[in-house]
Amino acid sequence: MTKTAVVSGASSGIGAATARRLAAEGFQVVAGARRLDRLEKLAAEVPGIRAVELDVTSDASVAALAGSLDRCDVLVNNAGGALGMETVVGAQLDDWQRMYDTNVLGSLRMTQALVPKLVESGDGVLVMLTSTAGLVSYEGGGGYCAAKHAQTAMVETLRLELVAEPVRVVEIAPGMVKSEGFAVTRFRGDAEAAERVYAGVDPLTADDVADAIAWCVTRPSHFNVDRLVIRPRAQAAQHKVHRVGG
Ligand code: 8X3
Repeated sequence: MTKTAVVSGASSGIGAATARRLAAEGFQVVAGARRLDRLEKLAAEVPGIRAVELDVTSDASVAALAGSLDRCDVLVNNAGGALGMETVVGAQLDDWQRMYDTNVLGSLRMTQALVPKLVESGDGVLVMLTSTAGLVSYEGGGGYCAAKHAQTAMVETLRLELVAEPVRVVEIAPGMVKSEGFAVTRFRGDAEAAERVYAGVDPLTADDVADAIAWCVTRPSHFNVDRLVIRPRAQAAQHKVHRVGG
């Protein structure tokens, strides 16, 4: 019996790397994202990946994905991201709204739609991609930190509420990851500003995070990883980053 894994935000970065890695682990992977053209390339390249257009901010889109599944053994709530580096006082309400809609309500929609199938599988795993920004706050990160803290609260609550069900609830909280698009989106397309985030650091990669996810979801059924915090060696804490030559 082939197990099915659903990955949101799978058209690039951590989502795409996770889709590839779970396919290599033998899962039938349903890769969802808004950018279907990119997903179709991924699916054409990697056997075991099915591309599905998915907008986690749309009830209809999430329902269509859920309705297309025979089963779901693993759900990776990865879709989301950061917008802007303004202070709380200087922030745009619209950015906060979009970050909450994608990271928090998007994960909520996917969770509500797919937990019944995770339960039915008899050994389901729900993975929530949070961030170290879900554990500590930092200047310029108010809206993103607020959204990630909300996801952390959601995943902690879910683990309590699902304790009697055959579903593991795992949180992956990465620190500095250099992944396609994340910092560029945050800096509104300013590639130089995005590059400065990683200056003099050997950051984690999307593949590193996919490796952590694959490890968590392939543990035996009784083994739950509550929260895995992963950072590059050079990032001892959110503000403590050792930059070579910096
Ligand atoms: C991304 C990590 O440090 O930019 O989730 O908040 S950080």
